Amino acid sequence: MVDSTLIGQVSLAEAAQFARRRLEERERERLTIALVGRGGAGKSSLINKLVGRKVCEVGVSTDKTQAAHRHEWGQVIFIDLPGYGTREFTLDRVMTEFGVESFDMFLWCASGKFLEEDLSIHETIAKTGKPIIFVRTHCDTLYDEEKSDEELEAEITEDLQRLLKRRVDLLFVSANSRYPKFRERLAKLTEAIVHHAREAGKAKAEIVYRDFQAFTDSFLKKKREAVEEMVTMHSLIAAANGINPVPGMNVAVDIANVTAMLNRVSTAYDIDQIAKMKVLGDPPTWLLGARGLVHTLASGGVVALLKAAGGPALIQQVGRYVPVFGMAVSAGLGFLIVRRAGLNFIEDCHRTAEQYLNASGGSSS
Ligand SMILES: Nc1nc2c(ncn2[C@@H]2O[C@H](COP(=O)(O)OP(=O)(O)O)[C@@H](O)[C@H]2O)c(=O)[nH]1
Ligand SMILES: [Mg+2]
Repeated sequence: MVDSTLIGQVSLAEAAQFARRRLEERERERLTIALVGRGGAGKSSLINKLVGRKVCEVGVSTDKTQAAHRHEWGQVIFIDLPGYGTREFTLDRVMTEFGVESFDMFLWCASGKFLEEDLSIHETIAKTGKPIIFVRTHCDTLYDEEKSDEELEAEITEDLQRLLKRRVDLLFVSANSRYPKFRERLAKLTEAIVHHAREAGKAKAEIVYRDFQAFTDSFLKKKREAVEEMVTMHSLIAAANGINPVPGMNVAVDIANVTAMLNRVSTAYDIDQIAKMKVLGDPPTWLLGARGLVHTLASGGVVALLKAAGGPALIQQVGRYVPVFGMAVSAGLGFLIVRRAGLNFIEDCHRTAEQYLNASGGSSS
């Protein structure tokens, strides 16, 4: 944890250097999740569901090919391994190609029964020593007139355990999260992913909190903690720029830093996605303004922002997040100013994300 009390104990420059290193380390970190399952098992749907974004096409049988697909969202990498069941399929070859050592865990997805022939795949995966999360997808379609859902699920789990000859957990999920019951299950799967990510390091667990979609308020709280820590680090960097005034120079550096900070917050809360959702009617104007601000800053910097149609008006509207004064950026953006801007931005994103979560039960993607 970078704590603001640190500033009293070490020099500002040291603190900033520390923050920059930590931030760079965090940004280099990746969480790699490999998905295994037959074509049509619901792997692509699940990937999209977990991040709350359409990062891959659903219903396309890429699985008939031998190629594995790589999908990235934020700092998460999903490796969608080709479906098995085809004659030429060799998981070993694919895993070598993608560097199984970099995988943090496997998600094994099945939409129906686990079969004998799944055993050899299981053996190959188990040999890697990486954690495996067993997922039974399409749980919304499970139905038996004679049995309760619990009985049915217990039976399927026992079948799997008998096949594998060991006790395993099987998580029942659905890519259909309209119902609270299914949302809770996706939340459980997310928790299992956090658990295994944490085994590989705290920074990996934080990637889940930043880049995955929140299905519960408690997850949203974790998301907030994770982005607040990033804001603190960006603020420390800003502080150091403030005490190293190269005329003209520090302004540019600070704006890049502030832009990166706002960008990180807006992707963690995925405000682009929220802006498209209609569950609460039209998105609030602050959100549209903030989105415009982040995009304009990212593509053209503060000059582009000031030149943009409605530039000054936009700044007035979202001035809470960007420390711009008049026609220039304050030369020495201090720790507190940048931190305040970051926290204000988090506050608004968070409140809106909470409202959307409670109104829609997660994004509808
Ligand atoms: N009812 C239901 N349909 C699903 C679920 N997950 C995926 N599907 C559908 O199953 C089909 C195959 O899904 P896809 O994600 O492309 O599977 P993949 O081949 O493993 O990537 C698509 O038509 C999806 O809409 C689910 O949980 N419930
Ligand atoms: Mg697919």
